[in-house]
Amino acid sequence: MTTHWILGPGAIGRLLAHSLSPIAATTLLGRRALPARQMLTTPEGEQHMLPLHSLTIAQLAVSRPELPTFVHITTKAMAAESALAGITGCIPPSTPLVLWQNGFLAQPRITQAWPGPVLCATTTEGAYLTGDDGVVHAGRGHTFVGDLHNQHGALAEELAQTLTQAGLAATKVDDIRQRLWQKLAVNAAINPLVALNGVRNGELRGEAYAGRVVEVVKEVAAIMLAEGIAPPNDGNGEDAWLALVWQVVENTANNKASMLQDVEAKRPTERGAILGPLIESAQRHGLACEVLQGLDNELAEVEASF
Ligand code: KPL
Repeated sequence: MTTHWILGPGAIGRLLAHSLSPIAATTLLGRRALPARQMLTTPEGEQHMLPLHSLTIAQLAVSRPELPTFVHITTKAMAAESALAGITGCIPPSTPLVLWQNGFLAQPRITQAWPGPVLCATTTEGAYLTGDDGVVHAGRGHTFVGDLHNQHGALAEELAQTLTQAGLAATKVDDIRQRLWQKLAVNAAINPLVALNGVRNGELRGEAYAGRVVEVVKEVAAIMLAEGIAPPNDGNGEDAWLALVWQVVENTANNKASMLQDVEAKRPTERGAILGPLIESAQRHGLACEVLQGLDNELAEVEASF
């Protein structure tokens, strides 16, 4: 039986814990203690109240549970490195990590700094929390797993099989960097605009915002080209990126995007992990990024007002 520690008991962390618990020894780690019994609502609407093993970071240091086969980091992008730093004294440096963050900030930094294998996961599983003791698995998706330098294919395959067995369909891939940047491109076109304007994703299709989406995608498409990230669906540059963004807007029209949820809750957003790598790349390649920089500045002002 494999042993999984899940660092960050947000929606994806708790969904992972619920899914893995029946087939693997699983421990959910966070700063705060959680109720021992946790409710999972399935996409079909079934409710399961299950005991989940959870520990605070402070308890971990003294209780020393069995060492993990994998440590999943499921915090927000900006918190991943400090969360890892909080447990490094409790695990061997050879422990495989699995990074579930949005954007492209934590992944290259932790891959470079951590001596052991670092896998990255990108998922379209939909989940949200309903409080300290509940998570709703809102929609089934797919998870792709790989590492940035394609050095740990067998480990990625083992993890993909475990996740699939746990009911979270997953595939090992050799192009996780491409997939992370593709998701980042879509997030950059949707998240800042909806967060700054307090609207659901679908409203971006309206006259008030559609032109701004096109402006963002123009800059993003040029940056993707410079980064060697293939346009989606074997398409052509800007048009293909725009088509993907409109498709995601359509599919998630009723969603309150994660960045809007952060702004509403007065939490720091993931702008540093989504807009940050794009702006850094544009500057490195001498490309225009006034629109992206403008969005980042506006979000920084909003965050400063919290
Ligand atoms: O991933 C998303 C998010 O909310 O972060 C999008 C694609 C914008 C859907 O809401």
